Amino acid sequence: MPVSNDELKGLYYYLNLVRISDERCRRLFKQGRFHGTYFSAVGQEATVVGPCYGLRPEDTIGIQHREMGAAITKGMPLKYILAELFARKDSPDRGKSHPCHYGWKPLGIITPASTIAAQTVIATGCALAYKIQKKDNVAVCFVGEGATSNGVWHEALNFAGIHRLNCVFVVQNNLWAESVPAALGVPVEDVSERAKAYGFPGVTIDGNDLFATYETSQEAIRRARKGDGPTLIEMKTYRWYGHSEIDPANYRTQEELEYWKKRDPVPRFEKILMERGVIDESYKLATIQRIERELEEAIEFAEKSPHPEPHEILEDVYAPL
Ligand SMILES: Cc1ncc(C[n+]2csc(CCOP(=O)(O)OP(=O)(O)O)c2C)c(N)n1
Repeated sequence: MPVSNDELKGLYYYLNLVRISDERCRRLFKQGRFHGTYFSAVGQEATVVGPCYGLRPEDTIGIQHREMGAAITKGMPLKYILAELFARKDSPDRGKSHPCHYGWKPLGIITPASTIAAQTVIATGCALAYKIQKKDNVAVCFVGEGATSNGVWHEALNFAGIHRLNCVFVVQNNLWAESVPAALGVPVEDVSERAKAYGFPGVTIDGNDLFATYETSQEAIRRARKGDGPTLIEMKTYRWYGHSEIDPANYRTQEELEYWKKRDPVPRFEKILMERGVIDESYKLATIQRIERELEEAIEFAEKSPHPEPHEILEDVYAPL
């Protein structure tokens, strides 16, 4: 299905929103404005914007520590994302969890489970609920290639394959799981090969090409909504910075980093939109100014939000009977 100019502009906005927010959050952490650490996904933006753009509010996403951009593109208000990072009272978790556990119930954004891959099981359970309720909502699950060596990831895909659930499994293969290279975590060249074992299609695509990530995801989402079962999409990509902001990433070479920086998904998409006349320089400027404004408001909201009181630590931990 051809992508309309309005869709391209929407994708362009989110691609930039995710990039600019991510770089800003790195700076905020380095300035000591929030604590813990921060997991940047700069370089990987197209792997989340493509699958999440245009999802319905009632669809589910299951994300890991690095998928702030998925929550943003699904529509989670920036102010709540910042309040979560700052661990403040106005965060959806009321300031309880370590940074990077973005979750928001109204839009079906499952809070990352901390144990990597575990959110895949939860999202697959949501897809089972959709099937029982005869709904055509989808569950889109994100992991890195490292998480695909975790047992629960396989159990979820196996279960989704057997019951032909409305799932899209996205693997962001960024070549590294902390300091472990993909070759020491995954014994196949393409993680998408693993789909064969579970009886549904698997594809490998360029994760830095937003056209590819969007169109492939749209096709998989359509398939899932029709009841034709899951798809596994492996997106080859790269994270520019360390595993988190406290990791200098000394285990990789400068050449490798330079290779991937030349394949930056943001200018690559922008160049095509400019060439096609979908956007121009003044549109670009207005988009960036809008994003900067939105970010400032969100940061102000988070910084003005109070810290939780010590006694609140035991609230919302157990569901009332
Ligand atoms: C079950 C489990 N094992 C180990 C960890 C520690 N850990 C956190 S993130 C991470 C690497 C995950 O790599 P990958 O899934 O490729 O995602 P990426 O960080 O590259 O985005 C590890 C080992 C964890 N959180 N949970």
